Amino acid sequence: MSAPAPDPRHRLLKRHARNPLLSAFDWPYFINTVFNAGAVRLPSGETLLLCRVEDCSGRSHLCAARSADGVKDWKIDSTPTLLPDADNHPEELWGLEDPRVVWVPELESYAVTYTCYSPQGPGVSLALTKDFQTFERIGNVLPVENKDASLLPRRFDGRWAMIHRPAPQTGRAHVWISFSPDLKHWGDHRVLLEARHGPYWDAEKIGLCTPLIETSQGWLMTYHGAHTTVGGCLYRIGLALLDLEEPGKCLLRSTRWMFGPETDYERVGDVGDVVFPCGYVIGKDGDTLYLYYGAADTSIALATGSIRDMLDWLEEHSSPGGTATI
Ligand code: BMA
Repeated sequence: MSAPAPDPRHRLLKRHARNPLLSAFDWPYFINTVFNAGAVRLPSGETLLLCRVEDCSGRSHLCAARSADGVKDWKIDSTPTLLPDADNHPEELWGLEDPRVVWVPELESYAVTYTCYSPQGPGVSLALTKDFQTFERIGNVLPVENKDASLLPRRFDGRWAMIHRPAPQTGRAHVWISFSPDLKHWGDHRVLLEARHGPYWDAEKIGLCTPLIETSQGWLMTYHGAHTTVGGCLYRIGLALLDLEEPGKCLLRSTRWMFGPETDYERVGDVGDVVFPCGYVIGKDGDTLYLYYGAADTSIALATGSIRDMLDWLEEHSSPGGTATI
């Protein structure tokens, strides 16, 4: 009997043998879970993860963990790195979630977008930092209900651009792009990628995963599809490619997912069947993607793959543009 054909889902990303890399047991203070982390490589060469930490009240804050090789020997801040500041920012009363971090050369700062959660619902906040110790809050830049946001690292025709995912009361939740002259006031809102209909893995509700990945062919976008079944929701990851100079234009979009929950630590946890990447770093070869993802809303795991292979795969398994047509 011939060997079965390789499953294309396994081709692009390889789970690290030490997964999960970080969980509540590693934390220097008592927490419930740690997951969904933004990631950057610092000038020192260290990888920094800005992790979403859920405490035992159920609210989340952000905490930084640093490692020389991005895999082990994490040095974790001994106290929370960024806590809600509900006195000055009531939109943060119920916590800070799912940070995405981008280095912005013009500002000589990292831009951190995160979900600010309050009784009004989830919204998008933006803060700047140079050192992950002090943060300058720009504030609640996109109101409820909205999440899954990341700033692009430079301006386009003089304007900043942000990808995000408003959630309407009824109907499908799409990925949008908006523009701003000053990082504070956002407008020119446009749908960028539509959630599909029907049985598809990315029907009804989708959202940005990591910040965009700049390639010579365009901005490579990782996005999640939250597929609702009678057994619950399945979070899986697919790809899209945006125009390099006009990121509001979607060139390609994958018809299938490239990564989904399979292992025990992804399938079982506080919220099972969830892989949720919020950050990446790129290897010294300029091609290896280190994708950090939350697993089952309980731990942080790592998968690696080649950006070149992902672009080839996207070309092979894509429908043009960002519309819902398959
Ligand atoms: C999404 C976000 C994520 C979470 C996921 C699965 O809506 O809130 O923070 O990981 O649900 O629970």
